[in-house]
Formats: sequence, C-alpha cells, structure tokens
Amino acid sequence: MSKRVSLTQYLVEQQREHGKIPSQLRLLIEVVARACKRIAISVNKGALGDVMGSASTENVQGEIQKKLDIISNEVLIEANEWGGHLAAMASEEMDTIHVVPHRYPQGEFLLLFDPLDGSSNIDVNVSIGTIFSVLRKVDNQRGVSEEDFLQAGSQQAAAGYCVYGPQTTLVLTVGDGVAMFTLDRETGSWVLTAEHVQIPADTKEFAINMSNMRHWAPPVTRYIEECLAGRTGVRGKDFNMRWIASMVADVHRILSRGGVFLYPWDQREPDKPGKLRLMYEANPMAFLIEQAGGMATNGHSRILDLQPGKLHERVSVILGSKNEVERVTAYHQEVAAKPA
Ligand code: AHM
Ligand code: MG
Repeated sequence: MSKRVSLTQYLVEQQREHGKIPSQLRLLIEVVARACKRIAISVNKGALGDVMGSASTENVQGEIQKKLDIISNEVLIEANEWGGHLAAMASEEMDTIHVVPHRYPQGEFLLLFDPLDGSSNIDVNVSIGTIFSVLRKVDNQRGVSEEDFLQAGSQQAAAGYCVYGPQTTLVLTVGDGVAMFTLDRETGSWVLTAEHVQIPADTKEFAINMSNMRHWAPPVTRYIEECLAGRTGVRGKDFNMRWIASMVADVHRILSRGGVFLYPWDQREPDKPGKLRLMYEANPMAFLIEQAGGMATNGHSRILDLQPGKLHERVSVILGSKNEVERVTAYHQEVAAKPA
C-alpha cells in the first residue's frame, strides 16, 4: 500500500521545502479543515439532526437563511477565533466583518468564507460545500476594518473549498498548485488524494442555468447556442451539459475532468453584475482554477485583478478550461469593441 500523506504532513512539507506556508497560515488551514469536518458531521445528520429547513432569518443579500447556513457560519467563527492566526473574518452570512475579540491574540491573516454554498441543495441531499479565501492584513499598525478586506483576489495567500458529497473532499491552494484531500471517516484524518491538479484546456462540457437563457447578454447566448448546435454547428463537436446549482460541486467536477462554468450577468437584475459574490465565491474559485491551469474572467477582465469596492460585491463568473473561457471572453470583448 502506498504511503498515506495527511493534510498536516503535506502542510509541514510545503513549509519545509518551499517556505510557502508561514506557521500562522498552516494553523489557519488546519483549523478551517477541522471546522469543515464538524460541518460535514452536521450535513450528514440530515433529517436525524435539527439541521434541515429554513431558519426564518435573512442574510445581508436578502436571502432566507437555512439552518445549516447559520450552523456552518458559527462553527467556522468559533473554530477560528482563538488561535491567534486571524485579525478578522467575513462571511456571506454576516452583514459586517467579525473582528477577533480582544481577549484573544490578533494574527496577521483575514479569512473570508461562504460557510455553506449551494444552500438550495441542503434539503434535497445534493452536494454542497464551504468556500474560503485567505488574505493578509496589510497595515498592522492600526485596528482592522472592512477596508482591509478590499484587496484584489491576486493577493490571496490561500484559498479552497470543502465539498460535502458522496465523499468529503478538501481542495486547497497556497499558490503552488492545487491539492485534494479526502476525509477518512474511520481515522478522522484528511488524506492527500490528488496533487498538481490540472484542468484540460479543451472540453465538451458546459455548466450554466439554462432557465435564464432569455435574460442573458448576446455574447453568452452566442456561446451557448454554438455549443448546442453540436457537431454540425461552428464548433464541430457535441457538448454535454451539467448544472448542480452548487458552485462548489460544479467547480469540483471541472477541476476533476475539465469543463466551463458560467454564472453571467443577466437582465433579471440589470443593476447587479451577477449573482455570485466576488470575495468569498469567485476569488477563491478563480485562484484554484488558475492554479490548475484554467482561466477565470467576468467576460472582460481576469477575476483575480478586480478591485473590490465592497465586501458583498457581486460579479459575473466564467471559469474553467482555458480555451473555452478565452472564447467566451473574446465574444464579450468583440461586443464591447463595437461602436454604439
Ligand atoms: P448560495 O451561496 O446562497 O448557496 O448561492 C450560490 C449558489 C451557487 O453555488 C450556484 O452556482 C448558484 O447559487 C445557483 O444559482 P441558481 O439557483 O440561480 O441556478
Ligand atoms: Mg454561495
């Protein structure tokens, strides 16, 4: 049997060999991974625990929170408060940032998360996940504020997600490629199961919520119509479609076998750039995708270059296999370049 490498061993070796992971960051990743194990236990309880259904509260985006959204948020906050590795946290489920209380030492990192992504899938037993992004607090001379979080995704020190599916898998980057760890439920440890993950540049699989087709912008409609035309159309090949409605699960499939994911701007809410949130959904996923050789844009620019103006900012997302993302982005640029 080949030697099993645990998450701890992987992080220690990354630190030793590449000097990539300062000890506070290593602790942070281990604490997040431990919190994900606790969330996985709650997810697995399903109808046997008090975890299903809505909580009758709304988050800052005006969405009804599920019980599991709130449980997962609390688990992540409790786990990360006391270790001395963080200055503050921000979450999809909290209006403003959560500063580490004064009774604990303050660390140099900032943690953002979507505690339970794909909430609409909780009650129907379909894969869901936790997404996280780690930034450095740039100015350590003063107290932490929301401003400290408003950094481009290219500044992330680490990012990842945990998918609660048939297996519980933690996917991580510290800027040196993408590694995957599967939870061994018998020993309770995360075991390295994939390293140097690479997304094929070409694909025949796209993911988009087709029910919104009539609301899309012309470049998105053009791209999808060309995919649907299949072998006899301009693309000269048949495409397959998947849409799980959990970004974590869709991105996990793309990291595993390629594909392209789109959640574009559409006319349902024309004033918003899209549905997904930049700082704790798009940025961490874009970091992972780029580290695996893929590409992530908002149709015009690289997602990781976008300068956030506010914590809960939304963004249009196109990510995955490089050649497909380049094509969709070129279609947007062609339209933008045409004189009005
Ligand atoms: P959530 O963070 O409230 O769960 O919403 C984000 C999710 C993504 O995981 C997924 O890609 C998208 O919303 C699905 O949206 P839709 O139901 O419009 O297809
Ligand atoms: Mg989400």
